[in-house]
Amino acid sequence: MEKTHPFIPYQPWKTPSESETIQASGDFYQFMDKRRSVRDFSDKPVPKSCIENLIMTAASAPSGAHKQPWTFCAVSNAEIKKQIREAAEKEEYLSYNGRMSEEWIKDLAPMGTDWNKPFLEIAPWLIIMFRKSYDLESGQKKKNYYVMESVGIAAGFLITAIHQAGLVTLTHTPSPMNFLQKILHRPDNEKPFLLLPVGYPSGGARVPDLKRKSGDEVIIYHE
Ligand code: IYR
Repeated sequence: MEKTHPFIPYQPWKTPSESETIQASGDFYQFMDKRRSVRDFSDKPVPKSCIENLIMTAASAPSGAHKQPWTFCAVSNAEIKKQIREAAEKEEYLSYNGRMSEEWIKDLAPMGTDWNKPFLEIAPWLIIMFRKSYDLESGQKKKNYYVMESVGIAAGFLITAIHQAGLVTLTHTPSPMNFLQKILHRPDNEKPFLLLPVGYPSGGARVPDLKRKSGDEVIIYHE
């Protein structure tokens, strides 16, 4: 098929040998395997330019038909963080006290979580990702595709960038989380997807003693 849209040459950023691919992928695996979801934050400030770099990394993710169906709200304002904490804890209290099944509460026990979310005020920044099921172009609805997949991949990029910067985060999903749309004044075509507090870990930060599945448990080769 003749291409009617312009293409440009792909510029590989490096041309590694076989052994270099093994080395680089192994190094990166070791580095990523050190990432943990952290809930104990320091209030030490993080510069806005750092947050901007992290978000632009996330926004470089692939997306359905390159529609980039996302908006990122970056909140450092103490009053807004307080409003978010209060609204999230209200929902979480109801979830932990009746909305979540007994099995769910039991599965969560090793994580040591409860309805209290102090990190929503202590972390210097909250990044809230919104998914856009459609865009509005001069009042016309323009459809987006594979929105969940696209924002999920962007979230992965964001978490990786946060880890690489030496900062910590966790994926917080208060449920339901429509309150974020209201507090942050987002339009109807934007629905909250994920809330990520970003900052330094507190001095004595602790994480649950979890083990990850082995290669044998997660990979099936067909060679
Ligand atoms: N959203 C709640 C509950 C929660 C659910 C899962 I699944 C987790 O892995 C962790 C927490 C909360 O943030 O506490």
